[in-house]
Amino acid sequence: MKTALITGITGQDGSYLADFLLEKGYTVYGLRRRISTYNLENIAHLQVDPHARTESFKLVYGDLSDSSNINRLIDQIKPDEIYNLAAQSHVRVSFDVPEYTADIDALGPLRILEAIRESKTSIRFYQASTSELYGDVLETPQTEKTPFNPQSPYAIAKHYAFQIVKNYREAYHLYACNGILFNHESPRRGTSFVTRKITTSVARIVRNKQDCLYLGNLDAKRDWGYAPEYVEAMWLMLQQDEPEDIVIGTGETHSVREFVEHAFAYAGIDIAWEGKGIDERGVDKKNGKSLVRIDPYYYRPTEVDLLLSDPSLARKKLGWSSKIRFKALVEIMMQHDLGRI
Ligand code: NAP
Ligand code: G4F
Repeated sequence: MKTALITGITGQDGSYLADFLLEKGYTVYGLRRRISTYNLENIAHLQVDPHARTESFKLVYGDLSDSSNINRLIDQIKPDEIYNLAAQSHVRVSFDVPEYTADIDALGPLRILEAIRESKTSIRFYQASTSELYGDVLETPQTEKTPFNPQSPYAIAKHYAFQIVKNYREAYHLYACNGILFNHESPRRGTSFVTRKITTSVARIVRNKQDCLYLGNLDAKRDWGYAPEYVEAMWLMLQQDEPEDIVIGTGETHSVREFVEHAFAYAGIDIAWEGKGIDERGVDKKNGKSLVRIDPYYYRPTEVDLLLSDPSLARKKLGWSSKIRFKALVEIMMQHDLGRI
């Protein structure tokens, strides 16, 4: 049976990938950072107790900023596959902490690649690359051949990671590949990302725990898919004869505004839009109450306006395609947050 090391185990994708690999019979090691408060909600169902490890799922402490720690873990665990999902993953935040973002998101993968190279083993490596690399897009839809034009410290750090993975693959013949994943969401998505912020806020508004939802750019468009499906694509990318960088997405794009409308509609509220720019408001058609307002804090110094994937290669090479589309995704997330709040 195979052994996998997943960095970013406490995050959305790390937790779904652990579920997926455990189901396949893997032994899974999840790398977690030391922090002061409890952050194991996404893997609580795996009954994680740091003192009572299960046979097939184990947590280990580590940090992508520390290469001595990464080297030691790889030496001890001897994984067949490493999935590097750990990152400072918030685009807006990367403008506030650009140097930290570069350390973790650019140099972190380099540290793992070096450890693999030094280990002289045939560990297979998956890097969580991103559609943010396309940035101010130079072609639509975006494919594996579309030139990158990143627009944030996050995307630029991930661009370095993309290129260093490619370089180590070519220079040292490592089995290393980049999954160029478009946005994917779920009930386990962090609440500071726009989709989950919307679904938790709408649920709170419906339950009278919040008055209004404050957002930034309502007209940004994203290719939003369902995260549990995307972790299968990560695994498939490590099961091929040759490593290859592949786009994973739905092939549909929708605006933040549409997401808001569908989320409120699910809760029985019809939203009408009034005003322009930072004065725009989303009002309840029934009573005129302002439920959505603009807060310029959420605008980004440089925005990515439109992302839309062409996932043809994933279909052809991996036999993978997304099944849960936009409306169903909003419903899954709304159902979860309404049930929770
Ligand atoms: P996420 O929920 O934000 O999870 C990020 C994970 O990285 C968390 O477990 C976090 O741990 C960990 N982490 C952060 N800094 C670390 C450090 N210095 N050392 C070790 N671990 C660290 O992100 P996600 O949505 O699951 O995304 C997974 C990966 O895919 C990320 O690399 C992201 O950039 C990339 N990606 C995501 C999407 C998407 O739409 N979700 C699309 C394309 C690419 P804590 O819990 O301790 O913070
Ligand atoms: O949900 P977001 O923060 O995701 P973003 O920036 O697309 O990044 C996510 O997807 C990337 C893949 O393309 C990943 F690489 C990355 O790690 C992350 O998972 O923002 C989506 C859009 C943006 O255009 C943003 O300006 O929503 C807009 N937006 C409008 N109001 C907002 C808000 N975003 C956030 N987070 N919060 C708002 O209030």
